[in-house]
Amino acid sequence: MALDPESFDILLPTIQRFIRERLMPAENHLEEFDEVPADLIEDMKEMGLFGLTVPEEYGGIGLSVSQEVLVNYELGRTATAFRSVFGTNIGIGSQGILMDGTPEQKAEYLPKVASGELIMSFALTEPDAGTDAASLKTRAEADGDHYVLNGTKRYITNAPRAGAFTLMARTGGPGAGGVSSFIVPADLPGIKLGKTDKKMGQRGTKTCDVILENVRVPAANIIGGVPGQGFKTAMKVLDRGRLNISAVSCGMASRILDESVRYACERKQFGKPIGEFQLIQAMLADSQAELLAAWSLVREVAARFDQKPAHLSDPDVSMRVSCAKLFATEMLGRVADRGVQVHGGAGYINEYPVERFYRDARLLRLYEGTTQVQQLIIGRELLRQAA
Ligand code: COS
Repeated sequence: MALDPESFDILLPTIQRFIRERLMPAENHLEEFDEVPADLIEDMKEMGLFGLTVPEEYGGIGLSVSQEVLVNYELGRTATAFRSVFGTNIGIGSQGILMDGTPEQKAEYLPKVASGELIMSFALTEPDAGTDAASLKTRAEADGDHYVLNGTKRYITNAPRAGAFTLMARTGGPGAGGVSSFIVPADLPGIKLGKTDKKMGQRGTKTCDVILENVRVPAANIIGGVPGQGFKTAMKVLDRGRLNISAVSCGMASRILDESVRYACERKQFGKPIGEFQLIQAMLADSQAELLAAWSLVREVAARFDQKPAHLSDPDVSMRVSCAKLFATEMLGRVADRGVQVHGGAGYINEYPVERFYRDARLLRLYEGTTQVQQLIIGRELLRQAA
């Protein structure tokens, strides 16, 4: 699946222009009011951003992973909250249906996801199951042709906006094999949302608890129709998501670097622009080299991702995705830190974009699998291949 190159060559500059002319000027609004302006959300719907990765047959644009990372690089250059509005729709919220859903589930949900009519959100994490996702406790008890769900999901991105959740719950015994993925409409009786989390950064993104009390979900809403496959669906979805986080990291690093170079040209000390001092140049140079290395890695892994069937996983590709997530997000952390350093005291002041990006960047090493989870996946796969 891919958008034809001619159409993509029109789409990408259109998105770049939208980011430059509409989103970047709204960054201060986002920071001050903690919300994405409604008119921008309407523009995003009109541009088709909610359906970027949904196949054309379901009303989307149908980007390949190689194309998607290019778009996410651009989106990384502005505040992450903008991407977050539709990011769960094209990413972890809907990909489970796309990869493993039945034809009926795809036909029912994907067109609404692509148009932005339905916001989907991904609900895996729980109070006691973060990194150890396979230990999740939310129960789904069979009751006729329904399941009854009880449990709490935590830090669920876009939950306050969601019309439905891709939600992992335990239908069977302990461990990964007892987990199923459900499509859970957000308006079912028994679903409550916790208060919106107050986060370190990424203002304008909305996360909260999703509490389920005796929520009756039709058995037909199990993704793929077969219980016990939900953990694998979640991991496949996260593989693609992690690669996109890597692309966002590169985009964000490039913005921080641009801001730092501009500041280094403008700010004068000892009678000349600070950019003329080699110690400043060294910081900029390290950031540029690391950014290019990360971006090359992301694009190379994306090309491999596109070579395998979309609904199947390949442990070697998953391992490479984890390399990209580990390297790109850690790179971003270093670039953000140097960006603040180049700005000196000004870098600690909220008026400068680097202060905001420094806080926003911190989450990328945590969500969709911490750096340590990526290390674990890489280490395990190397040993498996050796055996
Ligand atoms: N694609 C498809 N299947 C996968 C997979 C992948 N990428 N990764 C694992 N699986 C399968 C395994 O093959 C295994 O199947 P079998 O039982 O048939 O052999 C099953 O899933 C269980 O895998 P594993 O034994 O590796 O599970 P673990 O409990 O050891 O968990 C980690 C592995 C820690 C890597 C996993 O729980 C994880 O990624 N945790 C982080 C979760 C996360 O990213 N949370 C963020 C929430 S979303 S913001």
